[in-house]
Amino acid sequence: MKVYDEKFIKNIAFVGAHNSGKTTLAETMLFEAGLLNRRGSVEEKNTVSDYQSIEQERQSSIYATPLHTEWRNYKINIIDTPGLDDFIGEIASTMHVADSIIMLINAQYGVEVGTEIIWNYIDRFNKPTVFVINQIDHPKANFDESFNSLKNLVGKNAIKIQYPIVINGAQCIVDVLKMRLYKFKPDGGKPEKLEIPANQKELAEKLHNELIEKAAENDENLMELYFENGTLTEDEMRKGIKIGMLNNELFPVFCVSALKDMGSGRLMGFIDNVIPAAADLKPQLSVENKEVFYNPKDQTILFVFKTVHEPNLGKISFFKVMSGTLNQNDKLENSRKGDVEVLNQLFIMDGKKRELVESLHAGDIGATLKLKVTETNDTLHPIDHKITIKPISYPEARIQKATSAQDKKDDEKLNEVLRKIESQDPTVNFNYSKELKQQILSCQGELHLAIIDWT
Ligand SMILES: Nc1nc2c(ncn2[C@@H]2O[C@H](COP(=O)(O)OP(=O)(O)OP(=O)(O)O)[C@@H](O)[C@H]2O)c(=O)[nH]1
Ligand SMILES: [Mg+2]
Repeated sequence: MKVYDEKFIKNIAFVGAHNSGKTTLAETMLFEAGLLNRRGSVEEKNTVSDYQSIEQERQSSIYATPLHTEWRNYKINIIDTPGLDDFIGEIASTMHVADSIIMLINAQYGVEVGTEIIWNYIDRFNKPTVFVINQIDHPKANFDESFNSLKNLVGKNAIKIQYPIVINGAQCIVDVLKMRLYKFKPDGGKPEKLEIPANQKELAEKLHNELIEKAAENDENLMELYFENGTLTEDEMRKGIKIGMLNNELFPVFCVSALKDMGSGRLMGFIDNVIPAAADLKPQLSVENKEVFYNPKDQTILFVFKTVHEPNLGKISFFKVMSGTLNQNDKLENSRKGDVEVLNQLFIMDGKKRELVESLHAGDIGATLKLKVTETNDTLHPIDHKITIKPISYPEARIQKATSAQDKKDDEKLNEVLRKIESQDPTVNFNYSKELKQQILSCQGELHLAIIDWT
């Protein structure tokens, strides 16, 4: 595995309403990049992302799952999140480490209640966001209505980069950044790149000019170039779009069919060339008010954003390298406990698949096993150089329920299970009520409760 540096790593959260197609799009992106021989599907219960049996049983994501794909020398880390709002805690952790967001909209329904709930939650993080209108192949798909509902949600800053059309039965996408028509075979994959047909030229030109104006708006130099030349080059447009995205003044809108593998390659190209990398973002301020830069030459700092307890492997800790370079066998100190942890093995995880790597650079996401004291939200730093990354703040619990072991003898076992659940899912809390003489469990909703039961 190649070691990517901070300019070539893109950390993207996939968010969107339940069933909008996040898991399917992630699978398609891994397949298109040649990382999978066979593309799994949610129906066949064999996607890389939904690998937990409870997710397969329900045909729905429940946990945020880190994956990666590689496209033209860039590494794209994807965190595929669940769309059901009982699992909003998974989005909270993801927002802490994702540098940009891809929000999927189902072209059958446009903006849904689920989309609004998630948007209201993630909007506060001010992360660069691309909207992807998915399922354009669906007989009930309505791109224009979906786009209009998106404008109602986010305002005039939603700007079309693409729109779908069908020509002689073939699904096509008009791209107004590249000014090209992509024509797909029925089973998708690499499209034919064609001239925009005469009857679409006027509309495409109009959207192209709107995009240029919007791209120029965010930068004085680009504005000057635009006034001088009356247009911008493709590279200048990309620059302007990126600045607009960083200022949260521009939300590019793409369209794809994740299921039929149409448009995912172009979207990955845009992620590579336009979406900000970790290195483009402002430095983070630590709890101690120190600036932390995504610089591989600085001291090594890790932030643990997710913990999973797997029956065969034990504890898996997922982290983002906030600065420096992490090497196998590095010893780092836990800022909360003061204990030293040895990072014996470093992995890149794609669902349940693990790939051993020797090192990871600032801005990248990885995992390690068997940390002794480290939990989600902990920072690991060089010994005696204490620094603490600001922790994830989780949504408040929405329901409460009393729990107890059926047999008193099982109380200890129950406590152990409860500790594991809390470690995996910080939106679950257990408190002992002296009045009721019972453990009280607090969580996000009935469905969340059902999943905790299953755990
Ligand atoms: N026709 C069509 N169906 C799609 C497309 N993408 C996804 N689907 C279907 O939509 C359903 C939901 O897809 P998922 O990928 O599980 O959606 P999700 O957004 O990950 O759902 P949650 O994880 O539950 O939030 C599945 O039945 C998919 O086969 C698409 O582009 N076209
Ligand atoms: Mg999913």
